[in-house]
Amino acid sequence: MENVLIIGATGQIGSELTMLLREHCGNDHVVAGYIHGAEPKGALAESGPSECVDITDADAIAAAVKKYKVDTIYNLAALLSAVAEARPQLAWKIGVGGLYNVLEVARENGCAVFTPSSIGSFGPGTPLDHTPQDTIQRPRTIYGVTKVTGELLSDYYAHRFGVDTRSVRFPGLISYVAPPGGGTTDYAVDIFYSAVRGETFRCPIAAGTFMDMMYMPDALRAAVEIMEADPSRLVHRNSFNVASMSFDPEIIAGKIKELIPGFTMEYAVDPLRQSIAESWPNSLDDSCARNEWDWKPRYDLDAMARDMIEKLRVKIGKEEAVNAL
Ligand code: AKB
Repeated sequence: MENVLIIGATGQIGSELTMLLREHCGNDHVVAGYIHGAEPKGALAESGPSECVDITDADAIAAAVKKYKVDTIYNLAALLSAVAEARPQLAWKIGVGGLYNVLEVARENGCAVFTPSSIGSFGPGTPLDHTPQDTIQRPRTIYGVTKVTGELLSDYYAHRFGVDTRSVRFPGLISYVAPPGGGTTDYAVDIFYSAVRGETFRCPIAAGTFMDMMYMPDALRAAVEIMEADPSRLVHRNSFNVASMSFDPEIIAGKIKELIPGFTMEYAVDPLRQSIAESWPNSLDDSCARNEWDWKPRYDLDAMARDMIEKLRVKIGKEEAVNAL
């Protein structure tokens, strides 16, 4: 990985992955690709090159790849699950049409490609507990349909054209840096903001609904490690189950109460998000990732919650100080 283009660099994963890869590969070697209206700001804008690269525009992707001699593309453009249900045509255009553009540019220019899949690629019929790497994937959400299609298309380009495509199925991602937007697992981020602000959290997911979650530093490491893995050990490519923790709202609320004793939560279940959550696994079996490229998470629920609260206290404290001026 020498010169990297990140498409969707100002989103939840992209804004952190861009900074991590700039440390890893050198600032000038990582291009932040953004769309109009979501320009990079602050350190993301100042620390390295950026280009307007709309994933629906194959020429723009090809131009950026040629200009920066890109050898690896991180394709992070997507609508998350709940918002995709409101705009299914756009979700397909970005998730599948956009991926096709990326893969064609990669085929023509010899680039490797990472396109995250998700726990959303599973659905009714999938075993819910310790979901195997290779199993039934019949999602009923457009998000899930685009993710399964993306896995298959990426594998097709690897086998048919030799494009080095690799990826992971991300669980719900928890971070204090950039907020997620329109996902089913977002409650596991929002709950921390409410807790640190001293507000009662209104939980859109019902008690007893388990989903896999992961702290962002582990997710970013997975995205880098899979692209640097020894290809001769990879039996799978698109996409590896990765896991670190699984909980329901009661368990995460209990953990937060341990750390912020006054924290309170009530339920205001959102029927759309709840039905999506119920169709997703409770916990994934990530043994293939562990065996084929030595994947190992570093954060469990306790370590993640402690770090989130510490970092959010600093972040929210700074925002409040600025607002008070
Ligand atoms: C979502 O909830 O849509 C995402 C995901 C699990 O892919 N966070």
